Amino acid sequence: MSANGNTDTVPIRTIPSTDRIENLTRRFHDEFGSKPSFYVRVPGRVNLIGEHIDYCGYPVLPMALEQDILVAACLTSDSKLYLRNINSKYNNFDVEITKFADMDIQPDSNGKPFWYNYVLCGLKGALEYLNNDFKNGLKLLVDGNIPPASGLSSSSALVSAACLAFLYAQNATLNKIEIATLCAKSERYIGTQGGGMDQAIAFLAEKYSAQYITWQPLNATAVALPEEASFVVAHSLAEANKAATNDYNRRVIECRLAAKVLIKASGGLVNQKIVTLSHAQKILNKTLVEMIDLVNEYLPKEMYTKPEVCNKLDITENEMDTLYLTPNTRHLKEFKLKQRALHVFSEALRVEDFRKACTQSTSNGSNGHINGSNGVTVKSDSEFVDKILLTLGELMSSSHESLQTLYECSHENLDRLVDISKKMNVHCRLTGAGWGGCVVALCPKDKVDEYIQMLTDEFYVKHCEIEKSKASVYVFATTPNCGALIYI
Ligand code: ADP
Ligand code: NG1
Repeated sequence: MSANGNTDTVPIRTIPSTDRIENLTRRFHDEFGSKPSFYVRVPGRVNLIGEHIDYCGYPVLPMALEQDILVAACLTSDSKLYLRNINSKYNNFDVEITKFADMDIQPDSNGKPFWYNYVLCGLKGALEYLNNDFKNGLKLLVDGNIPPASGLSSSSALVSAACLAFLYAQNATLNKIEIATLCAKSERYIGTQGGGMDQAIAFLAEKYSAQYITWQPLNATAVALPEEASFVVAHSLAEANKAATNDYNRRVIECRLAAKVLIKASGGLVNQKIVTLSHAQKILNKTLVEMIDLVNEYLPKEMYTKPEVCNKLDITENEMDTLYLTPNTRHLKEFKLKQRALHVFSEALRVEDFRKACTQSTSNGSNGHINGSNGVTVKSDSEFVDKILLTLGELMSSSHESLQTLYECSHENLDRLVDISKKMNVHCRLTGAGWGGCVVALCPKDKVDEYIQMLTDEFYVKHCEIEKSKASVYVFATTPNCGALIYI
């Protein structure tokens, strides 16, 4: 076992005897005529704070959910993938594995990925790792209960589960950091330039604590959350498939361009083609607050045209196309550099403040319950706790405001959930990429039932006209769960 477990391999456990596993096993047998030989389980996640900054190189603070992608698997003697899904809306898919190893993974004619493309991403990454040297094909039956396209990382859980299942089937043993890194790279075959947070927490999560995730090198450190805080996830009922639009990549590109402009305007030197905003901060040797000042000084305009950006970087439009833009952002003519950079630097500051407040809450000695680094939450005196919860809540509210106004990735339903929550003084923010999906709210534990009831009445019943009895699917309290597992 390594010091913090990050360089251990994915744990292998005995198959739990749950109704879900029983049902999956039965369905697998009905489908393939044999029993699965192993299962993999990869959780979804909720990001508490640090949104749209992983791909800029800044730390984030997610925790794993109970909801997961569970896959039953069995080796085959041929070299094919046989893919099935418990949910009949996801169609069957069979393919000769060697066929797609060197091919691009293509979406449908509207640019939306097929569900199985995420599985192919995971396999493609695994094949690259194995240098295409594999012995067995695979039968897979997928059972997922993470709300899809909702910012809770269903896609990464699916990519990661496929990659893990295939590698395990070929006897490859990667440690958690290695496989998280491989899965982050694999998911980019879907077309989005993700930062790696989802795959990192999928493998590095621990029960009872959130994780402070840092990059280059990838690392996760447990963060104990105040015992009196409960985190509630509420779905906005708007779905947003990130790979089907260029909203996500556009933001990634704008951040990379802003980083280059800031370095160049400040007289810094950089050789790499792609630099992140955190690279820029390091190169310029500034604090986050000083970086915010630099943005206001060197990127004062609300919008920059493509020729203006090229001029600032001293490159041609052709060079910009090939060096910086992705296939789905190449046609863009205008970029918002100031707003995106201001969000990133201020969000990075909020992550540090959030972590600090969590650490204070769990090391408060006022009534003697001290926390070590083992992620166990502790009790502390009520006035102090209220203060910490308020600090955390206000950071979450500022994060939402920044995502709404500077990053422009909210949705009217998300904003409505945030506003309704204010009626009970509950702070919340959109979580995940946004444009739909979920909010995460910080609610004092003793108010959770009342809060969920209030959201049910005010949002799901009154605004969305959903039957009261059905609303519980969309809003739930959650605690930190463990990362990926293999069951044999
Ligand atoms: P998220 O924020 O949940 O990661 P994405 O837009 O990145 O959302 O990906 C959602 C897509 O992942 C879905 O449209 C679907 O193609 C795929 N997906 C998610 N869950 C499942 C599942 N249980 N079975 C099959 N495909 C799934
Ligand atoms: P979701 O919302 O789960 O697709 C995406 C990215 C993350 C991160 C967040 C925003 C992928 C696979 N995931 O998450 O890396 O950038 O948005 O913080 O691209």
